[in-house]
Amino acid sequence: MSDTAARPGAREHRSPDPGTPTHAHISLAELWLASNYHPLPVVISHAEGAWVTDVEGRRYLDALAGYSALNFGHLHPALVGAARAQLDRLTLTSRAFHSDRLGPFCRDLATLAGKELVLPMNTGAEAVETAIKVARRWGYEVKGVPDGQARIVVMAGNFHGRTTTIISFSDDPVAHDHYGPYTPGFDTVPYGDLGALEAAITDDTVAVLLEPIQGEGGVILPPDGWLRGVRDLTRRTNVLMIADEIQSGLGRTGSTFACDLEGVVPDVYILGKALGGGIVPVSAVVADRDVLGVITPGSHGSTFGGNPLGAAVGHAVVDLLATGEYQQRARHLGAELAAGLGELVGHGVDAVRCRGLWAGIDIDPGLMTGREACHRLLERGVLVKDTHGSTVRLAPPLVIGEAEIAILLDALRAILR
Ligand code: IF1
Repeated sequence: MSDTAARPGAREHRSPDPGTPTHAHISLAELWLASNYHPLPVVISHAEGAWVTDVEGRRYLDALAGYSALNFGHLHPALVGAARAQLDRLTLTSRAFHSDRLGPFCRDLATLAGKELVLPMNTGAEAVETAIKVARRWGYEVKGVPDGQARIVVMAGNFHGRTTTIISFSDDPVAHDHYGPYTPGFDTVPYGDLGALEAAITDDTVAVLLEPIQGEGGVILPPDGWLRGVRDLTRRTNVLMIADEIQSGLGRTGSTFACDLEGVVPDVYILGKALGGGIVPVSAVVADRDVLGVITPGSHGSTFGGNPLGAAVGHAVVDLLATGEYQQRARHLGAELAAGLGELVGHGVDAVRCRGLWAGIDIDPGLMTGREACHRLLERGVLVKDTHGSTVRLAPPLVIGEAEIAILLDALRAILR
């Protein structure tokens, strides 16, 4: 993970001047926070839409959008309104009782996904864990795999979260190393390689877990037809296809789910991030009854999962997505972004990969590191995040306009000059 790894040769730009509020806040953070991140030197105190303001009043275009948790921008009026109204009524019941918010949210989320059931959780990693548990139970109780033998095929270069089981099958040493003993039961195949996947599937395989587009990997797009191939293969071999759409889903790629781009419907969707509107953590596993029906009372749960506040915000998110407006914005503005980024290839940029308003930009490593590019963009008022050394990842909120795309492209051109 680039957050923690010091890049050789990376220059730290713009050390905040002593005596400034920025310096004071960063010093405090460095004194009191565990060092699991290495944030850029900007201290944000306010935000609206696609723009954030730091403690010294400087404005920045947010082209990361909370790793896609802010697909609808900061403080979207419909989402903040839903949260505010709910705060005055009811925030938590636990699942020991019903709330009047959870049923309507799950009905509309299931409908949006074209599935029958929703299992609400909080964070993305929890939802991935939930999907793993569901797949194993399905394997034992429906497919007939001998108890304790279930295997799940995962992809090289995956990122699914930070829990002990999930990092057990991460091949990123920074995320994985020295956290063992590791959870067994996972087989890794190269991303996008259908032949390798077919060879890895055995009678004990219960699921294939994949990101339709790999985010942390650097916005890695699989070969055309791969997702359809996985769908056909998993159907033929009686294996669940689980799509982690935590980052790729909910409008980011120009459709509700990235799987839609290939006309593929997985057995299980894992959702998170933007489902909570950038306000509260809301995640979910969404599937049909023949799969999620294996979950019985007491066999899985969470104190906060499905809480009324999260359900109210999540419901408002589903309402926004049901209009199709944001998917369309991502499509149209994404085409503009892709055209602009394409012109940078050969001019300080080795390659770009785009889907909707989501882009991975491989900066020429001879020019600067990804981290350095982020520093330079910060100096020009644009916030982005690097990954894997020389890649810069763009994921602006879907509420941005053409003017902001132009600002983004101008800033990139300027730092590459
Ligand atoms: C970090 C990346 C983004 C995810 C997918 C599950 C989760 C994530 C596809 C877990 C989380 C994060 C978390 C954040 C950095 C980040 C990230 F660089 F690591 F890949 F977004 F680009 N599945 N992604 O992308 O969700 O438990 O965090 O709610 O861990 O540093 P979570």
